[in-house]
Amino acid sequence: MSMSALDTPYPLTAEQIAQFRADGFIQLPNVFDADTLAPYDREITRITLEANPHKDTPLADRDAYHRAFIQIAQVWQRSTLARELTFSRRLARIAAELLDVAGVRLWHDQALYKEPGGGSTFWHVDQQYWPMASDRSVTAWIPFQAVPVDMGPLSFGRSSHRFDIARNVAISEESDRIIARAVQEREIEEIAAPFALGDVSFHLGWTLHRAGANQTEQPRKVHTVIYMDADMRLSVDMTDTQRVDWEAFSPTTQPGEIMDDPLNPILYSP
Ligand SMILES: O=C(O)CCC(=O)C(=O)O
Repeated sequence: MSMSALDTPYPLTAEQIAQFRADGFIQLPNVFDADTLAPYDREITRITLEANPHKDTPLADRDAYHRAFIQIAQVWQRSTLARELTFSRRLARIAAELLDVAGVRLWHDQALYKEPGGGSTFWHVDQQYWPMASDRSVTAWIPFQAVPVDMGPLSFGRSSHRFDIARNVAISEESDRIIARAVQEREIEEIAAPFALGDVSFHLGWTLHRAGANQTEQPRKVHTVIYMDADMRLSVDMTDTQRVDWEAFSPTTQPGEIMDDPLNPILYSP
């Protein structure tokens, strides 16, 4: 394990930053090498399979959301090793530079494993769930193996963060239907590319995204880290779903305050 590979800067070009700002997402090559990822793959896979609340329920007996993935949040609190990956300064600096903010805090992390035969992830937008006062949030999607197209890589609606589409529709068959139709009607381009090992994608909180089914025999093992502007304030007006995330992920922050709960450490500042 190499701490320096997790923490040294990954130089972004001006073109990559401009592309992210225009498209609302970017897939970056060679963010990590196989040796760097291996211990976190083992640890986070162990935690995810142990904590999987559906391990005794066959895929066919689950609803569509729970056929799509095993979702384990706050992995960093379960393991000091996993915490090293979530707290990677390399990732956090990329997030800050893409968001064009001085520093970033952790919102939360989560493992998202799509089992062999696991279903597709419905089209949705993330930030509807988050009680944040600005749009400066971004998710790093970090696969532990290559993700060919038939394993369900994350795909994105190009520049879709600029559209107000299904922003109050929870991830469901309904959000999938509404967004799929809007993507067609507004000629939003869906970018669905395979991931090589070491690729990491970043998408804004308001970027439309989905993932296909895992039609392979191997699990699609992915860790995600969600960052926000270090100066992010808690929303004053919240929906009921945002209230749930407030209590889970920034419980000591009051509406209107900067979110400096102990659960929201600054992961990068210059
Ligand atoms: O991994 C997936 O299938 C979905 C991931 C996702 O929606 C996200 O990380 O925002």
